[in-house]
Amino acid sequence: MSQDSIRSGRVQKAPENFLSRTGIKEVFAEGKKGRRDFIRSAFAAAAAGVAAPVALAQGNPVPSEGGDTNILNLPEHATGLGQGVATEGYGKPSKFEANLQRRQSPGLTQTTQSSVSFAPLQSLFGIVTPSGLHFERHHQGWWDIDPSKHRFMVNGMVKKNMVFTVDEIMRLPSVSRFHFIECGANTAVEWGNVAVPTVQYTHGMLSCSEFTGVPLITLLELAGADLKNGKFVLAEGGEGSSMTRTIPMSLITSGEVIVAYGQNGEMLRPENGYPLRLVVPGVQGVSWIKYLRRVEVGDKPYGSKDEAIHYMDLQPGGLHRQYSNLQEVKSVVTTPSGGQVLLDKGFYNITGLAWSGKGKIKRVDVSTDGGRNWRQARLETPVLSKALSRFNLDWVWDGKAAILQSRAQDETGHVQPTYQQLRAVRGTRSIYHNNAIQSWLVQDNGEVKNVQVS
Ligand SMILES: Nc1nc2c(c(=O)[nH]1)N[C@H]1C(S)=C(S)[C@@H](COP(=O)(O)O)O[C@H]1N2
Ligand SMILES: [Mo]
Repeated sequence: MSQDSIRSGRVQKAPENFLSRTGIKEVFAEGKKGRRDFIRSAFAAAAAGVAAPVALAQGNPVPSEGGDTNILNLPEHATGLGQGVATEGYGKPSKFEANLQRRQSPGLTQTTQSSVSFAPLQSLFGIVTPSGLHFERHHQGWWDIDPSKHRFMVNGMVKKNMVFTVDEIMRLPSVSRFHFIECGANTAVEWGNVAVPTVQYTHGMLSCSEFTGVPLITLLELAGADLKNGKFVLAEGGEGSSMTRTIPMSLITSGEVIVAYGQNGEMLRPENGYPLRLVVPGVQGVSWIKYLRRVEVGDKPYGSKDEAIHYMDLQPGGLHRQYSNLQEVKSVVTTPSGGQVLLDKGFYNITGLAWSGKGKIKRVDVSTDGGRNWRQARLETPVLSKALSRFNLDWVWDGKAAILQSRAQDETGHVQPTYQQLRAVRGTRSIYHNNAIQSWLVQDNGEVKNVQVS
């Protein structure tokens, strides 16, 4: 792995990749009291049960002899006048973050309208996906729909068909909730074998946002829906894909399903269904209908094209399992992960994401030796139901090959399976709903690779 490929951004940013490998060497050469030695000796001290080194404990800002003199330089920003208030247009990330973007997978045909872009999970923190990095899955391209012209209809087993404007929906009592959305085809290529290099491509059809909107049940009640005999609704998208999905009424009467207009504090992004989308917590992404234009109340599943051909699971015996709605418990280490490079041995925070369509994450265990030994990871708060949860684990890399894995358990007691366990039940020819434990091989040169261990 050359420095050029790191700089050109073909390698995914790892914890220490702001400095190049040469940069690291320079910092080392600056002397024993360099920044990185603080990290190393602090951990060694903690492991030995003694107090942290004096310099660290006192937060000593003065570099000792031979230390990092960069702190003494006065760069332009310390002496000049900064830029004016950023009132021009929509705020943008730092230009140094230009490599942070959604990407198409090298493992899939590159298409435009009927396509998918993956979220860069390796570079995200916490549990919220910035809206401009939310993964996209379009069956026939996206649209920027004029909200003043958009209409939403409730029909079927209702007293009165009702048509709402977006304004009318926004006048109704609203809720805001954090939920993950995962495409049922996330991690699909891994069914076959190791195919793609980074976590962006293995797990990036996954995002988590705070969604704001009106519970669908409110709109059904306004239309006088027959909630006794109406056991299902059909939700229909407004663009050319005519995406339609059956949603069980039980999810709606619980108040969980939302007709959302908000995402992370602002209106939905066009790519994600502006101005209205269905939020179906815990359920695979395909049911989260974008550009939502209609729900029809009915008494049986509709068996639409999007549920009779796609998004079902081919079982070992040759039968298909339809309506595998809930996304089962799953997790993945996002750093260190495939395509990243650890530039030196020493302390690392292993971090990742865990989620379950059945509720909250209860615990996550992490292995650094391919699943022989496990340590319980720290879950960051808040741990929310049907949302992403962030986990962390302290790790000192000894510079030898290591296999990193995470294994999540949800509050219903379900535990994420190994590939062996998953394939024993589901066979090898499936496409959707792969929630197996992911492995990353850290090689002794620091390069991290996607591997499968059984
Ligand atoms: N109208 C419409 N809704 C849709 C789709 C679509 O193509 N059109 N794709 C579905 C699929 S398969 C997924 S995984 C999610 C993706 O949502 P996102 O693009 O906001 O990530 O939207 C779902 N809703
Ligand atoms: Mo999807």
